[in-house]
Amino acid sequence: MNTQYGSGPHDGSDDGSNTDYVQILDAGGNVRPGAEVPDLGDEELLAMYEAILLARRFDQRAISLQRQGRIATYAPMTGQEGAQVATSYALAPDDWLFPTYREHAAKYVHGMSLASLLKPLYGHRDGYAIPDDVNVVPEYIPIATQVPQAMGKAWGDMIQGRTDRAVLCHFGDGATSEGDFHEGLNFAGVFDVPAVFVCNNNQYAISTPRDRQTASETMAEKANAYGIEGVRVDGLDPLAVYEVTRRALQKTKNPVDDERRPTLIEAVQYRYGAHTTSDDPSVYRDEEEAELWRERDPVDRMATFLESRGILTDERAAAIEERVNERIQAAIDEAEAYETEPEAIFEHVYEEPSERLQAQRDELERLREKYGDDAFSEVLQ
Ligand SMILES: Cc1ncc(C[n+]2csc(CCOP(=O)(O)OP(=O)(O)O)c2C)c(N)n1
Repeated sequence: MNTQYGSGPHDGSDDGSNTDYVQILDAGGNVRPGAEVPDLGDEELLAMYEAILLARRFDQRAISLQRQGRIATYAPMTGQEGAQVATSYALAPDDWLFPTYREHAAKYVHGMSLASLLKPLYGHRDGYAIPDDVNVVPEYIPIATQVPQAMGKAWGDMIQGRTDRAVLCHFGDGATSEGDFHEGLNFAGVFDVPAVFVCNNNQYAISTPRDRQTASETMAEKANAYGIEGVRVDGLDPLAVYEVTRRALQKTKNPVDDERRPTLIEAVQYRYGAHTTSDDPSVYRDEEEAELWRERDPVDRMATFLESRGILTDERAAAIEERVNERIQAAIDEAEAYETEPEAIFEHVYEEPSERLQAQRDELERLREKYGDDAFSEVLQ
């Protein structure tokens, strides 16, 4: 396992797994002795912090919107924002991102607007389409299906000579038990496709804990079976995640000795909250466990690191907080003001509607003629 750039103890965790992983900031946000801080300017580091804080505030607002019945089921990312932001920070604009339903911040940092993240949650199909100018595919809900598809995208690019860009594919610890995970990584290793696979090991697949997911000591060591490098990183340390991802991407695009190779990254982290807003974690885990992980919080660690370098001052922190909240509010306003015609639900599935679909569409038209904009509430009664 590659831990050469500052490995640290897996302190505070009780998941019983291997304790070696890459860490640059210790739990308190101090640079570990001997560890090298990534080559990022002050403004870039501040921007990274702002994106992590924005992710945290976005999560809080989204949960509250769901509780008010304004948006649909939401998958929170608190505790995982550092890894999401840092992996996307390492991407070049041309690289492709394959996210799950939880990677809101990863999508945002790679170029999607906050409003477009919210629109599907408000029931609009916009936001599920691939944007014209942002290389993010729609989020995957069937677990691990994105792994072979991301591999295929990278392989296709390679065949077409697009060796200047890579694919980064996210998935959770639960996804590693799916056949798709094995097929995708096996193929990636054999054909050396330009892809980086990021396992966001947040310790749970809904209620299934990590130690019931696999008998392997780590997720990273699964890479050995596919003949690729596996790197285990502290997923609550944004600097370490950034550096590990940057190196893995470099290995796909500008390989040393022309040896292009995929990588499996295991970002060890914790889902502080519920699996989704439909889940209640108190029935399957102890709140004390979460407290241990919160001591290594990515927002606090980045703040301490930036403060110690004089980059983050009280004034700047207050301005960032204000800006973040304004941007989230503007995105909510935009998503709430957005209107779609009900007929849109029949579009974009088939080129020609099936008989049954056409009959349903005709029925909607009839109801719309009769009841106007109240057609849906009439149907639901
Ligand atoms: C193929 C498939 N099986 C089952 C489910 C139901 N399901 C939704 S989320 C989830 C847990 C996934 O856990 P993990 O991969 O660790 O990701 P996390 O949600 O923790 O980010 C399951 C089993 C699904 N969406 N797809």
